[in-house]
Amino acid sequence: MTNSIREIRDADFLFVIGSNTTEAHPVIAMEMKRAVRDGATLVVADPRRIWLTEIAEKHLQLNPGTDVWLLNAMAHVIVTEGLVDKAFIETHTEGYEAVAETVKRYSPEEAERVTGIPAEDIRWAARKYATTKKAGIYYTLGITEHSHGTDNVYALANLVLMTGHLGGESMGLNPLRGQNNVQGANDAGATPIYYPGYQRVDDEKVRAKYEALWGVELSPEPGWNLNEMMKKAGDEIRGFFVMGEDIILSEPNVLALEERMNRVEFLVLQEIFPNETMRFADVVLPASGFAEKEGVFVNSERRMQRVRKAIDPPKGARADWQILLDLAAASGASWHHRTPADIFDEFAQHAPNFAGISHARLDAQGEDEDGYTGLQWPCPDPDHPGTRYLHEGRVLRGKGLLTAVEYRPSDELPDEEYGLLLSTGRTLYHYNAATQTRRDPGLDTKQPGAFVQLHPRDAKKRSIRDGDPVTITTRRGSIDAIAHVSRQVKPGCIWMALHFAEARANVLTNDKGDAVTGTAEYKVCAAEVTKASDYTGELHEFRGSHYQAGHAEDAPS
Ligand SMILES: Nc1nc2c(c(=O)[nH]1)N[C@H]1C(S)=C(S)[C@@H](COP(=O)(O)OP(=O)(O)OC[C@H]3O[C@@H](n4cnc5c(=O)[nH]c(N)nc54)[C@H](O)[C@@H]3O)O[C@H]1N2
Ligand SMILES: Nc1nc2c(c(=O)[nH]1)N[C@H]1C(S)=C(S)[C@@H](COP(=O)(O)OP(=O)(O)OC[C@H]3O[C@@H](n4cnc5c(=O)[nH]c(N)nc54)[C@H](O)[C@@H]3O)O[C@H]1N2
Ligand SMILES: [Mo]
Repeated sequence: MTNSIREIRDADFLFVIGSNTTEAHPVIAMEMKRAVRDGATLVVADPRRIWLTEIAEKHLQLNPGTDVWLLNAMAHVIVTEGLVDKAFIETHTEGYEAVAETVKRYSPEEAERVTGIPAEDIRWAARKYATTKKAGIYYTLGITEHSHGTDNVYALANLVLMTGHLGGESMGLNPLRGQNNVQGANDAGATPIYYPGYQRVDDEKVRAKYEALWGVELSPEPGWNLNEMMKKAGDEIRGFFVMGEDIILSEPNVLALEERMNRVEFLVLQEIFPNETMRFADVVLPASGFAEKEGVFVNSERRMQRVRKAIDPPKGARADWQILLDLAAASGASWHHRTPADIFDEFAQHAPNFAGISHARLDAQGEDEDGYTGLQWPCPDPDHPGTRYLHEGRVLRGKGLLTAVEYRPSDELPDEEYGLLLSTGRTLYHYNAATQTRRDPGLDTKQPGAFVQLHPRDAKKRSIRDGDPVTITTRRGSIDAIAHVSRQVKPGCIWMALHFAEARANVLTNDKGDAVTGTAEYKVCAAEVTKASDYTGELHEFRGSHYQAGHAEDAPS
């Protein structure tokens, strides 16, 4: 996030695109609701009706995968109506001319044809965004989980840069992070292209620094991303160390992946619960959960926070870092670290953006005036107070780069054989692989099993009624679930949650990845639904467990 969570309440315009914030980020959604209550304008761009669309001024209900059309058309309006911030463009950006030229071809009328959003609504949203100073954009997987996810993000950045909505409170571009400490994992260099603190692996000076520090030779080549790794499993990759990930549930086109995993020679799983991936494991190392260990987590707003052990782990389970240190020792390395503080301080000290943050400083850090603890990076030296929002006075890159993007359709769209568009995601009641949430009876009552949402019109055509067991099929496989006939989805679209091991949505999904990041196209593929002939699963009902469009009382307060 370029901004902080506490700045959301003071925004005057919120553009939420591809984020089901109420279910996936309830705390952030509270701040959005607070802003709306205080008069802010909320615009939601999402193919589905979600809780936030109930309080939005406008719901731009676009066809899945058509965001580039919507965003380029908004840019078209901003450019042609002279609503750009000329001074900001001049001083702080590069690449504007090419974008202005490209978006000329993206008229709101043509955009209406592709996205399904009325041209006047696109105009209205563009004008309102451009002319409101405190305007923030919030996005998540509806933007990124596409074969053209990077294009979507560029198109959003173009809007921000051409209007100069950056470098101030409540204005900026805010991707909301997913898992606990996924920001911290990235910050720490758990990516194929960076050492800690976003120092590139192909930067000669950086590599020399870490070679000296760690006493080993390091490769100058970036590594493989997750999508590439999954495709190389069983061939170029013969062994896996899987730590805190249920790849056999959460990776796309998972039946094909299972075949490749059968050829993997050795798989270690470091886990807190049994999961699907355990079926392929040769060794399981029992780890402890978040409340059972000391350390630092980093949240979505770049805030590093001390986390203190609250309870003991079960017998035999140990903190992830302890297991890793023991493995290093058993492999003949002599790492000097003895505590989480040793590890954190090495990580922070050698990364310029974190160098002012030490474990001891975080330990001593009391609450600030709003009750927050911890420090937000960049924080380059020990006297630096941390950074609430990025790009103040100067864009961090030097010049903010606008990038012209053209619309590219999703990899697989509905056709004669597979007449529906399947999208997948998450719900309030379960958490990703659901190893943690499905063992809680309350959550299980709320949402006991797999379901597929389909529009009444599509259900009728197929003689499917609410509650019927159905089979969902794509080119990659099929699974059974309970039909949930709902106007939450558009006609022609169906939607499933990824959470259920007995009906894995990822048997169905397409593993085509984004060209830059490798992120898979979880949000769009072609599918068909039929009545299940021999359903063996449980017949469960929706006990008010899911949002029904028009029933705002279902919404969590
Ligand atoms: N309760 C709960 N909370 C979670 C999680 C969980 O499993 N359960 N998981 C966490 C993780 S790891 C993550 S990454 C986040 C994800 O958080 P989100 O990204 O908010 O979650 P999703 O349900 O994947 O989908 C986001 C929204 O994108 C919309 N969408 C789908 N296709 C498109 C499209 O083409 N364009 C646009 N504009 N929108 C589209 C969907 O309708 C949905 O409303 O949530 C985190 N929080
Ligand atoms: N169809 C579809 N698939 C998707 C997505 C989608 O939108 N649609 N979203 C994708 C996204 S954004 C994400 S992030 C992934 C998430 O997918 P995963 O990362 O596979 O799922 P999680 O449930 O977040 O966690 C994985 C494992 O971590 C374990 N774990 C929890 N805490 C700890 C710990 O402290 N230490 C250790 N060692 N293990 C721990 C849990 O028991 C669980 O087995 O799914 C992706 N897959
Ligand atoms: Mo995620």
